Amino acid sequence: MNDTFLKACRGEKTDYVPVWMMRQAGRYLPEYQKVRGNISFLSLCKTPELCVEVTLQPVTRLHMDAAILFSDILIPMEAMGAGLEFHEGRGPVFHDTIRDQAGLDRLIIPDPEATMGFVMETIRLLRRELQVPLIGFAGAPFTCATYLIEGGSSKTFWETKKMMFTQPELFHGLMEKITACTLAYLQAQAKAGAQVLQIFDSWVGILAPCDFEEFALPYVQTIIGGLQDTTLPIIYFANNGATLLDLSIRSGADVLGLDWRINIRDAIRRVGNKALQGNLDPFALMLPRDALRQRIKRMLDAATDAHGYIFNLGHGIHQFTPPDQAKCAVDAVHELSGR
Ligand code: 1CP
Repeated sequence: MNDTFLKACRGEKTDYVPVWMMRQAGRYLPEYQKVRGNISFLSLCKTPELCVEVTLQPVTRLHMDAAILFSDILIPMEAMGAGLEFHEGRGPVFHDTIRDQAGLDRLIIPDPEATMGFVMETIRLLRRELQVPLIGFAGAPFTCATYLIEGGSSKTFWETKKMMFTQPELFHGLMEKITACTLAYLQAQAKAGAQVLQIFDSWVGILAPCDFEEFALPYVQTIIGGLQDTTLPIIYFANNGATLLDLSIRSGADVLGLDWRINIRDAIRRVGNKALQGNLDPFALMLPRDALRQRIKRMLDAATDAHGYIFNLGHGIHQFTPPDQAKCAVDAVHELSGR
């Protein structure tokens, strides 16, 4: 068992810098496309044998130091009773948006094993196969709430902020319900065998620091606090969160994820004894190979003072990235950091 990634999460010394890539299983891999050719995305998420197969694909092809469970952050929102569909090219759609008390009352706090047993089954199957640690995950309450309120992806987040500012009690009520669901869901993943848990806060970067502190951070703290007895390392990734980094320290996470909009040296200075994960611009994978290696070398040099460092992209890998470019980056991290 290769435990380099686990050690880095705990801030322990490692022989080399471990690497994985957010959204590493997905459409940029032809072997993923092949599996997806015959089945809808939601059906794929609910078929453990296929989830195992696509989880393993990037680990095998690219030699990643960690695997991430194949699922989606919106699966537990569906289990709460919000009807979810994925439309090709348009992404997720919730038909019944949550914008009033009646909508909120209709949401349930589901039993994770009873409603999302396929996720826990995927975890149990993966643990038999994997030689690297398995990351379980969930969306952070704020990011999940945006999908329920907007009815899908959004550019302006008008409805979300409108609810926050004009119906704060309703907004907090929704956040409380999502938090209870997410905590139980992550506890179930831990029980099934997940070895690290990552919380994805993809859209929280739209908030002013004061609103992050009031409307989003307390719920992340509740989840991480509630996971303490699992003793698993927790990663909190606030996308577009450079301006929220000082507050994110208070999340209680062991590892903070960084996007690419911050210099990693600045981040190290600011976070003290937390481990860091990131922060290559996903589009930098398109650099010519020599330039890509040079950029990775600079990042590794800058990160030597971190209290634990995991190489990753600053956000998910883009669907048109050539897999060979991703492989070149993984190999460079391993070679240049002394593996
Ligand atoms: O067409 C397809 O095959 C579906 C594409 C796809 C995939 C591969 C979606 C739809 N989700 C996923 C898997 C997924 N999603 C993983 C599995 C692990 C992996 O790929 O390695 C993970 C961790 C996620 C997490 C996720 N889903 C996030 C958080 C991370 C991030 O990228 O910010 C978010 C925001 C989603 C929502 C989502 N899922 C899928 C789409 C198209 C979207 C919408 C994104 C948006 O609103 O712009």
